[in-house]
Amino acid sequence: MADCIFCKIAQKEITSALLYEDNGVVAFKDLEPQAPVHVLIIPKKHIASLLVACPEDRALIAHITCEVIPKLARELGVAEKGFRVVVNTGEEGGQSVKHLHFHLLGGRSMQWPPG
Ligand code: DGP
Repeated sequence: MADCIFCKIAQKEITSALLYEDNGVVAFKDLEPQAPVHVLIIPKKHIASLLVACPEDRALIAHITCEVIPKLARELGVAEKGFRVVVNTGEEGGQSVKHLHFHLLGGRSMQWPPG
């Protein structure tokens, strides 16, 4: 999508050091880290949010959550102690970038409830 910053990162129109890439997914460090480990995992395909993900996106989302995130958590050293995965969705959900993304946060104790 033309004006989407995460599409530009996925398509390498904007340089961002990628921590992971495959045919459908890229992962990179968050620009404004909220924890010692803060990585964004995104589908290359433009999906505006979890709300509009469609049945054909299921396999991609399962791949991200069941394979890519656990792999990154292990590689980044947060799997054993624990980590948090966040998908902000919509205005009150705190979503600022309208391209589905999974925050992987770790390296410190997380609080509940979140802010
Ligand atoms: P959210 O609020 O859930 O939409 O999170 C968007 C996150 O994306 C926010 O933590 C900051 C990050 N971000 C925004 N623009 C860029 C960018 O150009 N590069 C990187 N690495 N992160 C970005």
